[in-house]
Amino acid sequence: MVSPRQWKLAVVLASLSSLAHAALPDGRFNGNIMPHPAIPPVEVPEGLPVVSRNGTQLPPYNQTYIFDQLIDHNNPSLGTFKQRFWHTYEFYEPGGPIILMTPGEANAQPYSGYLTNRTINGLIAQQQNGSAIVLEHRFYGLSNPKPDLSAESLKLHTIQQAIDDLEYFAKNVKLPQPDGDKVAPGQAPWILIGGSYSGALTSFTMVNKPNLFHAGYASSAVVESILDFWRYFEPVRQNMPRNCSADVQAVIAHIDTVFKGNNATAIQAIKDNFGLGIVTHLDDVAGALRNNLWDWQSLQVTSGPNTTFTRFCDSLEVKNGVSAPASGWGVETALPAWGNFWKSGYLRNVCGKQNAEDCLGSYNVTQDYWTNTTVDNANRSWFWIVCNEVGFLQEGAPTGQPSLVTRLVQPAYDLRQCQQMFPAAFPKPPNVNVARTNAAYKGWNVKINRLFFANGLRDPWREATMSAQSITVNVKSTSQQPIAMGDGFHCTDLSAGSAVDATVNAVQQKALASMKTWLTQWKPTSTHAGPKGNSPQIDSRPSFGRNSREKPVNAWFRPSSSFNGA
Ligand SMILES: *[C@@H]1O[C@H](CO)[C@@H](O)[C@H](O)[C@H]1NC(C)=O
Ligand SMILES: *[C@@H]1O[C@H](CO)[C@@H](O)[C@H](O)[C@H]1NC(C)=O
Ligand SMILES: *[C@@H]1O[C@H](CO)[C@@H](O)[C@H](O)[C@H]1NC(C)=O
Ligand SMILES: *[C@@H]1O[C@H](CO)[C@@H](O)[C@H](O)[C@H]1NC(C)=O
Ligand SMILES: *[C@@H]1O[C@H](CO)[C@@H](O)[C@H](O)[C@H]1NC(C)=O
Ligand SMILES: *[C@@H]1O[C@H](CO)[C@@H](O)[C@H](O)[C@H]1NC(C)=O
Ligand SMILES: *[C@@H]1O[C@H](CO)[C@@H](O)[C@H](O)[C@H]1NC(C)=O
Ligand SMILES: *[C@@H]1O[C@H](CO)[C@@H](O)[C@H](O)[C@H]1NC(C)=O
Ligand SMILES: *[C@@H]1O[C@H](CO)[C@@H](O)[C@H](O)[C@H]1NC(C)=O
Ligand SMILES: CC(=O)N[C@H]1CO[C@H](CO)[C@@H](O)[C@@H]1O
Repeated sequence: MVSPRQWKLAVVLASLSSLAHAALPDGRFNGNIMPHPAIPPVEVPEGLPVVSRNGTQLPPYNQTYIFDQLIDHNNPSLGTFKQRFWHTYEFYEPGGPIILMTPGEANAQPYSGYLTNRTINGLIAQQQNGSAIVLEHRFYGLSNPKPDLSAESLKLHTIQQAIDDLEYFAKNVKLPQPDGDKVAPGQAPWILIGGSYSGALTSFTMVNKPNLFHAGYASSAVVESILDFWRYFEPVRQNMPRNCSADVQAVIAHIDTVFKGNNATAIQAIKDNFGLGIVTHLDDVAGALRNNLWDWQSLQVTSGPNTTFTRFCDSLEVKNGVSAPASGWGVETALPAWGNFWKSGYLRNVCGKQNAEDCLGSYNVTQDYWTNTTVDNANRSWFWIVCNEVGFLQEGAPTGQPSLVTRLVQPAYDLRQCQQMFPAAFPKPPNVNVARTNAAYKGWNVKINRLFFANGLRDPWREATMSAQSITVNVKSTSQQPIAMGDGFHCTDLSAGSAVDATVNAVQQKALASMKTWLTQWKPTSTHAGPKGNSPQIDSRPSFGRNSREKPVNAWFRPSSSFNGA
């Protein structure tokens, strides 16, 4: 037996060792790659064993199970691969729902906290006598249909295959609980939960597989795929301190003007200002400044006053104890202040021991970052979905719109990186078919019964959700498809601890009430005979942590924050 204290220590050591091997301290390969929008992990409670309602001791939350999933739903004869999942029935009573979540684009091992009542998943399980499952998404962590992440293997990495996985899992898994072979959809109500990309996947799955899941909960769900997603920075601009926003805009406009001109001395002076003198490409230099804005994505209602983002704005706006007015100090003060912030620690935080060109330069195609196809590389797997199906490129705003971000960075900048990462698939920069994705899974036009959308006003992904202010279709919140928005950030409502914010608490209470109503409406259909396959297997493979070949470029690949324990 390992004590919970040792368990926690092991988790901490594992994450430290994965950091130690990371190319960059935050886990990215390159500092000019945007952080992917993964949901925040939740820590598992320390100390007590997991017990069922009648006092029986259950396996720990981190017990890893494996399921034989089809490699290719279009060709079942190719056989199966091992898909990992985590499960508990601590709150389960016969008749209760089965609550399924995939955390989406990440190794799922740090997400077993989503089995507990520290999350909305567990709160629903506790209220409804349900059991809870966390399922690793194909091509992440150790759930790989193919031995590598080459473009050839990734042909099986599509949104549709992921949806088909959820269906095949629900219909065929024998859950490790007493009546685990009698709770398939039709025999028990299933609820699908997701956040961010997996929130969108929740909506997509309910569109694509009607009546499979009785109800859904989609947090910060990026339902509408958008190629040039410059509006990622709009909630940041709207909610950050006004003076800081004014100065960031002014400095960026100035840098763009100098970088588009031909005064080599002035150009070099700006690079040196940020400690980026050796970085060759000007779009990499100006694009790297997005890092300060990407830091917004790790904010939560529980973050407290001393965050990287607030320290950034303070360093720009507070001079000798005095705060700038709403209009900011202007370029003369803000440019050197921003530079000092980078040179006095921020650059080192982003790049670690790498030199600035290796870390922030995005043009060297021989770097391991572009070429390494070893599995358990969430950044590479997610970039495949970005380049093929969803876009969400985080660029400068169009002319005429205020921009916190350089206009030197346009879709071509990221599409070139798609080509560099997957040259075999993209001899030319790809034409990301977001229109096809939106047509297939309905995007903002989704209309599904018993699907709850939860969003955050300050979420940088807000403009791709059902609560987008720039939404181009008529979306209404209804009792069958509620759209609830609190004052939270990205996926804030998934954490029970976020209820300290009254607006987030209201969203969660509304969701719990909806689930209660919807579950009373469920009736068994018994159209399904129940799973035929083997009983669940315990995964005894060595569990290695996430590998660390990322290059922390501008934003997809920054680590998400994790929620504080409840
Ligand atoms: C769960 O955590 C304990 C304590 O750290 C550890 O000993 C055990 O190997 C873990 N189990 C699995 C399946 O990862
Ligand atoms: C208690 O719960 C466990 C697991 O749900 C079950 O196997 C067992 O039969 C239950 N015992 C009683 C007395 O209800
Ligand atoms: C959450 O679940 C634990 C058991 O895992 C229980 O001890 C605790 O009381 C629950 N918390 C609430 C607020 O119900
Ligand atoms: C949950 O189980 C308890 C104990 O069996 C029961 O009293 C309660 O009504 C159940 N709740 C729901 C929502 O089914
Ligand atoms: C080029 O920029 C430098 C530094 O900002 C400035 O001193 C110089 O006058 C500029 N040269 C021209 C030709 O504008
Ligand atoms: C804020 O956080 C930074 C970095 O963790 C730390 O160095 C600093 O002391 C903190 N400041 C305050 C006032 O707590
Ligand atoms: C100016 O910036 C400081 C530091 O970020 C902030 O505390 C203050 O509220 C801002 N004031 C205005 C008027 O924007
Ligand atoms: C490109 O990357 C490779 C591998 O990291 C390195 O050896 C080479 O020096 C780099 N080339 C340039 C021009 O930076
Ligand atoms: C690819 O990355 C893995 C994991 O970090 C590493 O073990 C392996 O050596 C790398 N492969 C090459 C060819 O560099
Ligand atoms: C290999 C891998 O998954 N690396 C990183 C990808 O990005 C996330 C954050 O977005 C990091 O936490 C991972 O370590």
